[in-house]
Parts: sequence; structure tokens; C-alpha cells
Amino acid sequence: RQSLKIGLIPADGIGKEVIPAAKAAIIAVGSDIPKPEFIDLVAGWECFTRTGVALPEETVEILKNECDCALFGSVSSPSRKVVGYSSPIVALRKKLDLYANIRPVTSVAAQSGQKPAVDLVVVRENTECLYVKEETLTVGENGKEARATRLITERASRRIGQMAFELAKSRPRKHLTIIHKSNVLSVTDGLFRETVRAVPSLPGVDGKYSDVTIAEQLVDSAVYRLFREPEIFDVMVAPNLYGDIISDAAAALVGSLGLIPSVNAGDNFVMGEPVHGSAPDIEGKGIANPLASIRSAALMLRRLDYTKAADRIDNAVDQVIREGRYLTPDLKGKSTTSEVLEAVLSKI
Ligand code: NAD
Ligand code: K
Ligand code: MN
Repeated sequence: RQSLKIGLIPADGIGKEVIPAAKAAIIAVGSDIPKPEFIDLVAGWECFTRTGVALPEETVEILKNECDCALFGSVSSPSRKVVGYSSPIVALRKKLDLYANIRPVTSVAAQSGQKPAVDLVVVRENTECLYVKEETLTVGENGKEARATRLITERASRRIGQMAFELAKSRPRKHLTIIHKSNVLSVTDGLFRETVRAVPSLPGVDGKYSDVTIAEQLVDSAVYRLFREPEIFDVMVAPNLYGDIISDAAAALVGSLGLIPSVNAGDNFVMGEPVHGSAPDIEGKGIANPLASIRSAALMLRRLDYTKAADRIDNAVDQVIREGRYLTPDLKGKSTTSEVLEAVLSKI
């Protein structure tokens, strides 16, 4: 590659405050990556209120045809149904076939050998489950009746399973926990569980995952155990909704949602994205934690095999957290977004 073309979609709320920090971190790694070229793209609720479209066709086309990778901030989706609006991030994950959402949750304590040691990765299926968003509202003898379709396919469960086994194999503990609720949802979660379990015996796998240990945990007790003994988890693979909830819960264990990065990954494209939303309660105050977004940039670079650049960014972030001098209020600090960014840049 001569250059690395990165689409930037800050979208709404604090997305606009933290994506510039990720951009600055990427620029700071200099010659460890091909010369970065940033392409500013729009999507989101504000875009919708301005143009009537939440995800312009142009944004999708440029991502598909011109970008090597992308960074997404956060969208503000109204909790009421608004005619014509649907979440652009859910649509983007589908349109770019970014079928896995990989969310590492690591406490700095874990890195320095202290307790509680959280060092896990949630591998969330990213295209189906309840997020197919097929909802209906009818009126019956019980008044209004709302229904939603929950889709689990063998294909999606298999490829997320493969991604999870691959990731588990690459980590020191090589342990995979399958999250489901197949005691109640025996058909849908049953299919997810069985399909993931069957990955090691797929044709062509040839004992590749024989060193990965496999456990299962019902989603509710998984949250319970996550809070009591987070150290038992390494890689957790889950259908879309459970994965969403579990990763926010795990974020609480390490201090803040503002620390947790993710990548939306497919076979041909990768999009970094902080796990948090648009945080309307702190929007515009200049105090959003930029570390989740900066770490998402590192995760994106790591997936593109720019390991050295990714390590430099991650090490800088870890040092800033460990020193504790420049932290935003979500981590009980007094610093602003830009002060934390400056601290990270100085370490890079
Ligand atoms: P949220 O993640 O925006 O915020 C939850 C809490 O965490 C808030 O108190 C917020 O201030 C805090 N927080 C989150 N990120 C932070 C950061 N970087 N620094 C400091 N504090 C941070 O979740 P929410 O409040 O449930 O949702 C707000 C909006 O975001 C909603 O419109 C929702 O639809 C949207 N959302 C979008 C995405 C996405 O873009 N993928 C994900 C989740 C929520
Ligand atoms: K987000
Ligand atoms: Mn979420």
C-alpha cells in the first residue's frame, strides 16, 4: 500500500469529539503505517434531521470503493420510532457485511498482575438476532401487541464461531465460552450453540482448534459470573443482543464505557468503533473520554497487521491510565478530552 485510506464517520454527540482524537493518534504513529489519507463521511441522526437520510448512499459507496478501513463514532438514535429513520450503524454493519463485533475488555490491573483481573474479548454476532429489526404492532384482545423476529442462521453462527475460535487460539489462555439461553430458546439459541460447538469438527479444520477449551454459560448467569469472577472468561462468543449487553456490563468492571474499543470486522473490511454511544449527558462539554476511540484505531490497525503501530498506541494509552494524571471525569479524573489526547500523543 502506498497510502492507507481511512473513512471517518464521527456521526453524533461525543462521536464528533472522540473520532478526531483517534485520527490524531493514527497520524502520530508516522512511518509505522502507510501515509494515512482521511475521508470525512456523514451519517447519523443529525444527518437525518438535516437531509432526511441517516445513511447517505454516497457514504456507503465511498467506504466500499475507496476506503481501506474506517472509524465510526456514535449515533444518537431516538428511542421512539421516527418514520423514515433507522440506525445507520446497524445498516452499515449489514451493508459492508461486517459480521463480527470484537470487543476487548482489559483492566490495566490485569496487565500489572493485580486483581480483579479482567482480560476478555466479547465476540458479538453483528448482523442478525433481534437486530434484524422486523417488528410489528397489531391490536388484539390484549390491546396492542408488539412482536419482533429473532433470526439466527447457521451461516452467521458458523462464521462468528470461526472468528471466535481463531481469536481464542491466538490468545494465551485459549479458552472460549459460548453464551446463549438455549434452556428457554431451544430453537434459536440452540442453533447458535450447536453451530458454534461444531466449528472444530468442520471439514478442513483438521484439529486446528484442539488446544482451545470450550465452555458454555447461560447469558444471565454469565453476567452474574462476570461480576463475581471475571477472570474465568477469555473469549466470549454471543448472539448480537447478548453480546451488546455483556460488553457494556464488562465495561463497568474496568471503570468506564469510555475505555472500551471495538472493531466491526468482515472478510474484506474493518471499521473501528468505540463501544459507547453518543452520551448526550456529557455532549459538548469537552470531557468525553477519547481512549475508547483511540484504542479502536489501534484495534483497526492491528487487524490490518500494522502490529507495531497498534502496540505503540495501546502502550501509550495503558501508560496514561496507569499513571492516572490525565483522566477524564468518568475515571474520576479532572482532565478534558484534549488533555488526555495530548498525554497519549506525548507517549506515542
Ligand atoms: P452511552 O454509551 O451513550 O452512555 C452511557 C453512559 O456512559 C453515559 O452516562 C455516558 O456519559 C457515559 N459514557 C459513554 N461514553 C463515554 C465516554 N467516551 N466518556 C465518558 N463517559 C462516557 O449510552 P446511552 O446513554 O444508553 O445512549 C445514548 C445514545 O447513544 C442513544 O441515542 C443510543 O441509541 C446511542 N447509542 C449508539 C451506539 C452506537 O453508535 N453504536 C451505541 C450505544 C448507544
Ligand atoms: K459507538
Ligand atoms: Mn451497545
